Amino acid sequence: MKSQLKKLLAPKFTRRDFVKSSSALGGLAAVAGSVSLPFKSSKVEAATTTDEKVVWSACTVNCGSRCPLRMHVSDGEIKWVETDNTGDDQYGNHQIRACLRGRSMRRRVYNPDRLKYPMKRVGKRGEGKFKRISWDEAFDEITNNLNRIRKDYGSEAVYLNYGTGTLGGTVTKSWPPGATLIARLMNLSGGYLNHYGDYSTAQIAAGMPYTYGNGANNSFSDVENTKLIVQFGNNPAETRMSGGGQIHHLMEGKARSNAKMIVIDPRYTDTAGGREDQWVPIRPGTDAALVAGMAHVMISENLVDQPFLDKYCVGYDEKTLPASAPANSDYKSYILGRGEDQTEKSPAWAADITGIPADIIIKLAREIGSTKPCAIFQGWGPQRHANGELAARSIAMLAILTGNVGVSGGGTGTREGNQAIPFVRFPIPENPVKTAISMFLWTDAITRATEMTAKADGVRGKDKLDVPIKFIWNYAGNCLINQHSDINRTHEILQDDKACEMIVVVDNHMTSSAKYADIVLPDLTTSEQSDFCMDGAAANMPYFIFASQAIEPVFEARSIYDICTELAKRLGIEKEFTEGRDQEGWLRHLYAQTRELDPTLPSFDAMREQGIYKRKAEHFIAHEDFRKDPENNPLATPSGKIEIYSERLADIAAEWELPEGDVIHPLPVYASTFNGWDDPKRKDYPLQLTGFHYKSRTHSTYGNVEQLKEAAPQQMWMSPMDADQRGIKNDDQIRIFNEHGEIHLTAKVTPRMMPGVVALGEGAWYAPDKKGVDHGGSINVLTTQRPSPLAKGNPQHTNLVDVQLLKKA
Ligand SMILES: Nc1nc2c(c(=O)[nH]1)N[C@H]1C(S)=C(S)[C@@H](COP(=O)(O)OP(=O)(O)OC[C@H]3O[C@@H](n4cnc5c(=O)[nH]c(N)nc54)[C@H](O)[C@@H]3O)O[C@H]1N2
Ligand SMILES: Nc1nc2c(c(=O)[nH]1)N[C@H]1C(S)=C(S)[C@@H](COP(=O)(O)OP(=O)(O)OC[C@H]3O[C@@H](n4cnc5c(=O)[nH]c(N)nc54)[C@H](O)[C@@H]3O)O[C@H]1N2
Ligand code: SF4
Ligand SMILES: [Mo]
Repeated sequence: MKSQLKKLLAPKFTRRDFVKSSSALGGLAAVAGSVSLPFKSSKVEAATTTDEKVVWSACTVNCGSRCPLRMHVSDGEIKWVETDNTGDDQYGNHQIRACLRGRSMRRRVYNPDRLKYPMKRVGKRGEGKFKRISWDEAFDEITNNLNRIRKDYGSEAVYLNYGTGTLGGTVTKSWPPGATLIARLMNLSGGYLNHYGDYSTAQIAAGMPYTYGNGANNSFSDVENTKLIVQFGNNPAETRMSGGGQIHHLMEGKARSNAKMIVIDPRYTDTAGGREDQWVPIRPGTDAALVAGMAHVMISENLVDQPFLDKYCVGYDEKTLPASAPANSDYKSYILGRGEDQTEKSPAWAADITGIPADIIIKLAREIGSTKPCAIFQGWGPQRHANGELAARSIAMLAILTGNVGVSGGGTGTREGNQAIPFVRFPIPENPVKTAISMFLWTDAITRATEMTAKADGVRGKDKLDVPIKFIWNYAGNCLINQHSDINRTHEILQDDKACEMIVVVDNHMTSSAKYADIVLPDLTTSEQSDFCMDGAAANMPYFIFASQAIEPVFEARSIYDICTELAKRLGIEKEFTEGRDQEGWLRHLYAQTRELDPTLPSFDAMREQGIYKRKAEHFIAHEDFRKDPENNPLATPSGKIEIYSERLADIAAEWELPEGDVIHPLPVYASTFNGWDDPKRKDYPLQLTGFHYKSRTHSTYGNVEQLKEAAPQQMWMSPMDADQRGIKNDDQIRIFNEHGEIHLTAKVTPRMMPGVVALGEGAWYAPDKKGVDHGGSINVLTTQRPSPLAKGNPQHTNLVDVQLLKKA
């Protein structure tokens, strides 16, 4: 068995091949231009033992899971990769098995794209022309520019860009930026411009606190107590894939309750994949209308939980409407057409907007309204839209109207809950700079910073920004280009090196973002260092991993701890930064503190030996205390109750300056948006394009592993109806385009896609030709930098495009 497995996973190419493919000017050598590269790391060559050892490591990328990897190392090289072998197949004692991405880790470690030396840009930003420099030169260059920029503009001109490439680490943790070693370094030496929000959850995270005080929901494991599961735009089969991931808990829970599952998504997802009882395709950006249509049925047919609404909620009807609210501004009046817009939100009204037939809306409403308990979940697909704050709050309304909040088998209608073992993280001193922008508006903070205000652009901590971003740290992120919206606009902005003057990228690979760096620093992968890894989305079996160093650093790569220590020396804060510890010293220190919190945890050395520590937990029931005793356990909203009508949002709506068409509303209403299904632009761009997170990659990470690209190719999903209209067949070459840019790719023609909507997995590597046409299928060539109204977040699933046939397959 073992030898068979070994054969299956055995490397298809040896290190020699890797060396050969690099020297054939693949990967880095091609972009490195003028550098001549010796291809072997002397350190790796020096390690020549023939005995195989097995080392616990981990996959720490941002896929929402986190997996242990067991590296089989001989001759100083990872030869094959295995995963968790602790526990068994029994649910609750199960193995945290890695997905194919993690199992291909050695193809990422030994990838021809691997950054080998510090480099300095010699061409224009984005051209990928660099020259090799020494580490000392790199450190001096960075420190001199940082000091100069801070002197000229202040620390507010220094920005830490979003990056989640290694958010699962402790020393290596890349997200949130404010919890990284770079933040520690910057805060000890003057600070930096903060950001709030994230590309994952901007709109839901901004919206839900107004309703519930936070975004909590029951854990997936608790679906073992439900009768009906409703998933809005939630696809854990791709987005929480591992054996420890949420999909496992969902499936095991569902098997125990035998509950029916309804999937509401414009795509027939892998989570549906034969396990669903009903797929309801919906037009992107219209969930709020579907909910309003269902609410109409529930109210008309007495399916709402009136005692729950009276006791626990504010603003369902006039009885609980706050005194400050105008007459008829309650939710019931909105639904029945007695509110401001005088429009009844009938199933027929909702059908027009959502593309879901009215009779299906009625049946759904009756089923959800009469099956108790009912577990309603939303992924982050519905909220990554121009009206995403309203969509997220609306979906939660279904759980509220039906009184499912705070009970086992029910839930709040937000994303499924996670549980974790408390762990002490790296201490980050306070940032002396208090100003913050939305993480999505960093490009604006380069081009029009001093025009950006609190009321128009969501600047926090100050009424307006005083200085533009002049220095960017980009650690373990590809959001400089690939993952940020409107790549062509970003390219234009970054081209001007008088605007943002200095960009430092710390990564493993020559990504599209790295090509825009002034200085690129080669970081170690998880395999080349030791770290504690955690924060995987676990339901009732939280865990953490001790990843040990499996191999020596390749080429000249250095750890982020080492990099920051060297910079700290030059900034005169080495002692403050290191506190006299090295990386191992910090791991021991943080773990000792963690064990003070919980003395039952294994010792440091035992953890190193055993690799993974798992714990059994109860199902998590969100707001259970509040449900039992709302007086003594109020929610974190101003009223302590569920705020269907939010006075705070009413104030914001009155005060903020919003562009034409943007809606912030005290109620969770439906609002049509820019680039939506009813935007007049649809004349030119008739198809709605939505994104999704794809099993082939974790965003862009693993996107350069050939085997994964073959297993799950990057194609644009399109319904047979839309394809027929354009003479497109499966695998034909197509062009996808709008006012932002153009992609050439092949089509996947499939009934799994709703007509009128096309979809592209996000994260494919941007590969522009000389005319700027992308041949990689990177969706951000087609997305906009216009933010959503409340969160000022990324509406990256709200797009309009057209598609044409280019070439038959
Ligand atoms: N259109 C569209 N765009 C999107 C999304 C979408 O749905 N649609 N999703 C958004 C979301 S939710 C997110 S979270 C962001 C994610 O955006 P990013 O956080 O930029 O995620 P990745 O593309 O995975 O980039 C991670 C980077 O970290 C690097 N990396 C991996 N491991 C290491 C390491 O050990 N050390 C270092 N130094 N680097 C490492 C990888 O090489 C890669 O360049 O994308 C957002 N962009
Ligand atoms: N394999 C893999 N796993 C990942 C990631 C990855 O890149 N690859 N990324 C990780 C990260 S950082 C994040 S933030 C999460 C992302 O997790 P999510 O944001 O939940 O994932 P998405 O695929 O963007 O969206 C989920 C589903 O919503 C659907 N959808 C889009 N628009 C709408 C809409 O308007 N209404 C409805 N009802 N459905 C809609 C999409 O078709 C998709 O199937 O995934 C994590 N897991
Ligand atoms: S990508 Fe996610 S699911 Fe796959 S191995 Fe890595 S952590 Fe696990
Ligand atoms: Mo994300």
